[in-house]
Amino acid sequence: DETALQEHFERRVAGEERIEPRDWVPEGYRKTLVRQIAQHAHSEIIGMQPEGNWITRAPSLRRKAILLAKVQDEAGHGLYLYSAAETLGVDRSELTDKLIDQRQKYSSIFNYPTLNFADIGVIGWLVDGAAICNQVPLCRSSYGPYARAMVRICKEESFHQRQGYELLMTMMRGTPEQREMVQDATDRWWWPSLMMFGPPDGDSPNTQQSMAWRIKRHTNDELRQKFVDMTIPQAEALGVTLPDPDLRWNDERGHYDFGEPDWSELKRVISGDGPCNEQRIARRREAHEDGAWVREAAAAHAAKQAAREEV
Ligand code: FAQ
Repeated sequence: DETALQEHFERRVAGEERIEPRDWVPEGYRKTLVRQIAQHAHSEIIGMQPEGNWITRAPSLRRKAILLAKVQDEAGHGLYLYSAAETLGVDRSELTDKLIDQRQKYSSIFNYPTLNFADIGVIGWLVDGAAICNQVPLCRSSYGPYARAMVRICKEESFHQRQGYELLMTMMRGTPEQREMVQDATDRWWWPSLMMFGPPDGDSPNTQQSMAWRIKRHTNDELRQKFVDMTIPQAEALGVTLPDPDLRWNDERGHYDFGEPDWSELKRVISGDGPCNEQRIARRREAHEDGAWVREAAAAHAAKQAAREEV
């Protein structure tokens, strides 16, 4: 019966066993995973837009080839994650509809504009850096298909992070104007990157249960602190400052202290009122509608194949 199934499930999770698609799971576990994986997949797909904005304006063939490959990787991550979500009994088209109707979220970070090419470097450095920090522990998530997807995604994200940092290093060796561009982009992306980790723990309704189910392995604040600690030496090596007067090493804690992000800004951006929310969703809707004929043709082709095989 239900109680026995529930106990069996909880014992397996506590024993660090992987949960697989055919296993019995509580409805809450399924729902939480669909929510998180869908939000993650949507983020990868919407995340193609701010960077895609610069493909035609990359400063050299080399930078264009790198950026094109990176944006294609994000598309791959999105499809991979939609497939992981489908193992939980939802349909990719249903998830896409929910994104377009704004019934499901995507990461706040992709609602900020990319104003110049230094932003491409800073997205690699800070946004992919934060993504890795958040996603490496998810390789140990209790749900098998999600955890396995994370392994490959993290490898590609590490490469993305390095290309961003290398781009910024190159600009920092350039003209004073180029160094200023890097500093300006860093100033604009720093706080939004910290917000990627979600609301503070006291204000995070899902963390406790997700940790108990071992979907998440660390709290939002733990990961945010880890990101700050690993990023400060990178900023020093690069020669930029971070826009936070409260940043300083705390010997007692063994961590950097840092200022409080503007949580009202995160709330605003999550609820649809960020600088680019409307544009991002409108563009996604348009691309989806423009692609309708491809989906129809693929479905017609599959039906024909199936009919042929029956004969
Ligand atoms: N933006 O209770 P919590 C990438 C929502 S990286 C928007 O703390 P949870 C790579 C949250 O969903 C970005 N919404 O929630 C890339 C919840 O909503 P609901 C994607 C946010 O789930 C790089 C509510 O607030 N990465 O794409 C945000 O326990 C470069 C309450 O929050 C992932 O998705 C936010 N920042 O913790 C691509 C990683 N924060 O539905 C292109 C996987 C929170 O209850 C270019 N996800 N919310 O109303 C996670 O680790 C978790 O879901 C968190 C949130 C940590 C994001």
